[in-house]
Amino acid sequence: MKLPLVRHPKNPLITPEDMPFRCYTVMNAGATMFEGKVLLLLRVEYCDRTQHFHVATSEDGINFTVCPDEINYPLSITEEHIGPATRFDMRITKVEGEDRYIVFHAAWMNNLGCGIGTAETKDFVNFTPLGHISQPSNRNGVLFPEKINGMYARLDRPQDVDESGGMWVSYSSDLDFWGHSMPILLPRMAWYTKKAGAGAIPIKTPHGWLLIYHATAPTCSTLNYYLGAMLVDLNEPHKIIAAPTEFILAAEKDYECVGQTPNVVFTSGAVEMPDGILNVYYGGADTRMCLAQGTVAELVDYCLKK
Ligand code: M1P
Repeated sequence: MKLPLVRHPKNPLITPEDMPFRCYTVMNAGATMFEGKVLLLLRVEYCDRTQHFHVATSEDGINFTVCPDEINYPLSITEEHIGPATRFDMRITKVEGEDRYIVFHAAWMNNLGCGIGTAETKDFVNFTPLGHISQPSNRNGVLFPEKINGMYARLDRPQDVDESGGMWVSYSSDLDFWGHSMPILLPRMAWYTKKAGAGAIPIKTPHGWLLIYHATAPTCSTLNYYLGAMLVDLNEPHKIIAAPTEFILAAEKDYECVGQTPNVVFTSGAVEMPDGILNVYYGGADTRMCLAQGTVAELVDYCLKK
């Protein structure tokens, strides 16, 4: 059976050398359609190893122009209390019926650990913090693109002290207070022995929500990251409809195996293009941005048949 994701021949799409300023890495971008273009919210590590977010836009989803100015995202109430968090791995959701974009991101709070921060924006220049929506330890927060049973719904990964953990679904009426949390009970697989976290924004299909997620397993030398796909129930997304036990992408190419963190493929966003191609953007080895392509129909088919 043909694999449902194919690497783009132009990979890696954006490298540190392609950036309009000197930087160390560019990776794990959130992705969405904005004003008719693909917009990436790039996680950029400067050469002092601080994390920043820069917007990149593209007509064709392949050739990007990077904004040299970073986004304006003031401190949240939590950060005013504890000091600036290290923010990383933005996921961008346009909630149906709303004119704003919501971003979720990991927020590393020094010795307190990692939580999830959130903000809203309408222009991807100015971001308004909505506060921290989780205590440590949590990350890989992803907001569903429409309410489920009248409530906002999110995926996240509460984690243990050794950073293991899996995906949970929680609900909120106001994006602030969250509850009714339920885990997605993925089976342990050879490529998911430590942690599994949501990646791209869930895609609604007639067969359920299509999730593209990452999972990890240690080898003798590194913790390897893989991408997987699954379908979960439209009304009760903690219920799995189909979860293939094979990964859909593993680190194989030099640009995925060599870099700041070897053997990592990590997605934070996918965009369905006008011609029906699904562009799955992912970080390679925590160093550069890459692209794999498929279609929603092929991914759904793959989930149902595997
Ligand atoms: O280094 C690999 C990845 O490690 C973390 O992943 P997770 O959120 O699953 O723990 C993140 O720091 C991620 O950015 C990074 O790519």
